[in-house]
Amino acid sequence: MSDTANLYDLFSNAAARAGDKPCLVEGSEIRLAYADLDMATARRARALAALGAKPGERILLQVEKSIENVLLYLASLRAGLVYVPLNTAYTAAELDYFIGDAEPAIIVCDPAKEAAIAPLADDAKVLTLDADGQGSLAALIAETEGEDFETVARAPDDLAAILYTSGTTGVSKGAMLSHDNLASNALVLKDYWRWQPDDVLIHALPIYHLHGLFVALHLALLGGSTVRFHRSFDTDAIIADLPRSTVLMGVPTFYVRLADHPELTSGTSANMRLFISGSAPLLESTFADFETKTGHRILERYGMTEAGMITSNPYDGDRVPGTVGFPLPGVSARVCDERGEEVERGEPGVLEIKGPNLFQGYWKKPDKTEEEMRPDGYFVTGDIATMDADGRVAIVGRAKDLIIAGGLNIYPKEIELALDAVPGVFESAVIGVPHPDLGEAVVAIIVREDEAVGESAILSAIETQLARFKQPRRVIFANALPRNAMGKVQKAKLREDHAELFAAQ
Ligand code: MCA
Ligand code: AMP
Repeated sequence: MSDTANLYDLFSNAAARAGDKPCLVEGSEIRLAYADLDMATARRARALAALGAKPGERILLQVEKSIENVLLYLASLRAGLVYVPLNTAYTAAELDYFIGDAEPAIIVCDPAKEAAIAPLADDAKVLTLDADGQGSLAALIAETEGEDFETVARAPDDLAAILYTSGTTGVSKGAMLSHDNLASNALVLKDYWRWQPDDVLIHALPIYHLHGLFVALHLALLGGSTVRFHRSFDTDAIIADLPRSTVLMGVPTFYVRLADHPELTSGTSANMRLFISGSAPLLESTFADFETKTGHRILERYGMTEAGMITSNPYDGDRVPGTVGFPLPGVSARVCDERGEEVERGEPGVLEIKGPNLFQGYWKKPDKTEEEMRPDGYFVTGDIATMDADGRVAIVGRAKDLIIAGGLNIYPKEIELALDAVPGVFESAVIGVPHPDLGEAVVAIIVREDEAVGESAILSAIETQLARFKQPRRVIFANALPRNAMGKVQKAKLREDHAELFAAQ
């Protein structure tokens, strides 16, 4: 059914053009050819429909990255379900919130987590899928008869996915993304980054966040390109793939680690057309180091879960380090003061944006959506930016209290709430401190009311509540937190005081 707005139809059309070309390749094994994409996703969509899940209902997943996981995502689109992927690092306590909020009809988890998740599932059906694509869901698919499926018709604004993003208040919000949000962004990027019919993409990002799931996967599928599928980021494995690939998308940590590898040279990267970085600021030193070693100028772009890709350095024009380029075609961007008045070009202010990529709001939180929208439909990103006379944007800071470590967003408030609840802790302030590998690392400054409570007791108290990547890498005890005249903790001062904490690593 090609006259609806179901995003899957774009991929199906591209697959028809790609024919026998490999779609998903793992190591030396072709795991799926484009010619088999429709059949493979149809079988899985039939299985999901047979479970009784209806279009518009949510399918929530916390599974390891696998080919089966990719197929399940595509099958969910075909079945008209709303796909809700979750970071595999989330604890049962965190999952409890997401399940309660998303109210899924189907939950898919690793078999090892089934016992912990089943009691949280309410009315949802719980199925399992492991890293090798085995589990009760795989068994169900194997039993499902028939190899065709009529892709469910979707209107442009119908939801394709809900992606959770934490908030400054410590409560996660589900960003509702429609079929048209995702399709329009992918189509624009395909042109902007000059996607080529013979491109081969190295895919080493997780597929529970927008970068790996949408930006990377959608572009490859839309282009009928071969995906060299990596279950995790391993520097040696990426270097080995460079000579048979053309595009890599990664977070800055990928490029820091690659640039440190002795085999990253202009020779090993000669077949590569494009290195793209995003999700966190790429240091100018990493950009320069990478260019010296490979001759490639990394293309940095900027985006958000709520809006997909927003700005990008140009493909042909100058890729300027320290900037994120220009608003993508169709995206309007302006830099404003706190009242929403545009500031002079070149002056810093909060970046506000509008376009077909902008989400449908936060799931079940219309008040939160309203808080971040201007009356004329612009979304307040919370990023501090400058825009020069030509429209080139640089992200120069954050108005929101956010840490980005290894491309993963961490909201200090959530960690502070957990720390403050630990017996013996009086109060805490969580900050991001420059880290050579992760960009920023989480550090907690803690004021105790009971000095007998040490670092390990505090960290083990929050272990089961917060995903590992959110847990502080260092704890520093203080007698008091620095505050301004209004009583607000001076995080900028704390960040300055501890800026060198990881410098020697
Ligand atoms: C792993 N650990 C981390 C992180 N990743 N700690 C802080 N920040 C992280 N990002 C911890 C683990 O819990 C573990 O702790 C230790 O570090 C080593 O774990 P390991 O799995 O070996 O780490 P890794 O494989 O080396 O992973 C680092 C990574 C990975 C490759 C940078 O985190 C990654 O793939 N990040 C990409 C995230 C991403 O997709 N972001 C895009 C979001 P311990 O040893 O103590 O147990 S989408 C987005 O931001 C927007 C929309 C956009 O613009 O794209
Ligand atoms: P997320 O919450 O995962 O959607 O992450 C979105 C945030 O990541 C943005 O609001 C920015 O703060 C940050 N971000 C993404 N790309 C870049 C970039 N190229 N430079 C600086 N910050 C970025």
